[in-house]
Amino acid sequence: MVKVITYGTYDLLHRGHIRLLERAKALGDYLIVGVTADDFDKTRGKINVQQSLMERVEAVKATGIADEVIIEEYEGQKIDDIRRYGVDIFTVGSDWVGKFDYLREYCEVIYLPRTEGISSSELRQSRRAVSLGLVGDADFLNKIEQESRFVNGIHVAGICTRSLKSLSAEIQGLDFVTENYEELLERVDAVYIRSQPEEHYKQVKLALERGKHVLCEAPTALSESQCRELQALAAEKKLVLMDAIKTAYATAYARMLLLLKGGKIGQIVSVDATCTSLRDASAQEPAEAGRHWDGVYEWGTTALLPVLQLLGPDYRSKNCAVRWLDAEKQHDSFLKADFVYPHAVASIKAGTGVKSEGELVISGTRGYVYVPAPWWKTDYFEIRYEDPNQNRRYFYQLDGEGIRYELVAFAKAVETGRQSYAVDPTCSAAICRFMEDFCAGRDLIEI
Ligand code: C2G
Repeated sequence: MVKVITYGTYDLLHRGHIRLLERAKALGDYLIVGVTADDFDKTRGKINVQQSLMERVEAVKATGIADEVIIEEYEGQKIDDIRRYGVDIFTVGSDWVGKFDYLREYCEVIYLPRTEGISSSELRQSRRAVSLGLVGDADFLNKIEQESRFVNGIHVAGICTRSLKSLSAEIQGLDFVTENYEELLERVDAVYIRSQPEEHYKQVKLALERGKHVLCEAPTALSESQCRELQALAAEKKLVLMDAIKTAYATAYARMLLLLKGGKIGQIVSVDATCTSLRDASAQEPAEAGRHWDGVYEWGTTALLPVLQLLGPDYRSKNCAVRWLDAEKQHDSFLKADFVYPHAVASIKAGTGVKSEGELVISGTRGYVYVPAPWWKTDYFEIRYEDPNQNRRYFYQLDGEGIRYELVAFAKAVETGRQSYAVDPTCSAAICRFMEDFCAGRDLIEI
């Protein structure tokens, strides 16, 4: 019996895929099809896959052409599979010519002509191309524009800013550039907002009222009730309102949450997160209008993320020590907040005027998680136990600091209308509540 194997992503299964599978099958008697798992695919830069692994596996099975469907989970797996299944022929489309010659040591390698005129990328593009308008003045917008190029189906169409000159050449060259927010809204399907947090509520609200989807750097508002109001408005209008916190979209961070929810370190008793970045001497001045965020927004939000996602929004008490940057007490340079929950505690340290080790430690009754600095760009973490032999290390590639995955999640939410994001509305509202307390001086002690 001649065994044939082929691999692919098979996103939005189309005629080109089916023709390839038919010809692969005809090369032998038994066809094994390897479907690439999402994460493995991310490492190859294919992050814009539309369908879940299960959907893609089901679609391949439904063709009835494959005798066996397997999942390709790691690099180098092809050699393992060829040996394990006793494969005679490896085949793949001609777009891969030469790439798999190294497998000739193990079996015959055949490149089949690719079907012209159809591809998953084209299908994805024709399915939806969200035209996105950028809003704000921060350099961070450059990163968003750059990362959007890796995401199929999102097209940065314009920007509303007062700081065009200090932004990238690519942004300056966008089709539509304006200082008038309403004008931008008329031109796009969705906005990404990174303006001053004080402006968020009004801008998000206007976008939703105009029927536009919103991706907004957290906090979306500076009070819990305003945040809830925006959430209700988005729901009523069937629009996506998603918090942008890139860490939440880092694969390693998301996996860590899942492992912890599964009880890997027992009951979680303490979460301690530190996020700081020292700005240069000129930053000791109050934030330049529009360009920098105060530390509480810039870092407080990210530091709160693991606390709220692991322990929830219902802490019993909180106190926050703050060091001000200016005599008017308008801008903070450092803060430390402590939370007491019924069965756990948490603390965050955040700021742009003090430097510390940017690590995350989550302590449990059986062991603890250690995420080394800078933990907010998580690609690696360890689960440690009393017996070091039990320790486990985890690594997941992080591309584009998570922004790329965040944009993919946003595009997917817009397309499917399903609001399943990494930062849920409860967490989002709890972040806004923290900011509300901070701005009102509630539970605040000066140092
Ligand atoms: N294909 C084709 N004609 C097309 C499109 C795709 O013959 N118009 C073939 C590809 O060459 C590949 C298979 O269909 O053999 C699956 O295509 P993709 O889902 O795009 O998968 P790809 O990323 O090419 O995966 O490591 C090798 C990869 O797993 C191959």
